[in-house]
Amino acid sequence: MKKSLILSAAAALILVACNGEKKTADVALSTIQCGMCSKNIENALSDLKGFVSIEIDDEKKVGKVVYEAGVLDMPAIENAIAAAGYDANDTPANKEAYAKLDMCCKVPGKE
Ligand SMILES: [Cu+2]
Repeated sequence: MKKSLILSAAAALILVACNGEKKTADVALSTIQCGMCSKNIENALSDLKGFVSIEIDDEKKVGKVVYEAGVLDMPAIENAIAAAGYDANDTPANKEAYAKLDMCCKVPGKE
């Protein structure tokens, strides 16, 4: 139930590119703090097959991710970001990864 809600929300945000293969979606990154967080997330995603690019707005705490549909999907993207220690949409950050982040990358008041 929860998963299908997330999927439909992601589907609503997707803008189909010219050839229909690449998709763009917004991903809420509510716990990012600084430019290093953006770098960490970029690094985590760059390992994924089908990942094209991500443009992260530190202030709005949102990322615009471009990926190859059919190779990669939003749940996999969210999981990779969560594994790096950051919340991604409704997917919570992996606690161990979060604990290893530098102080500047932690949410103030949240250990
Ligand atoms: Cu940071």
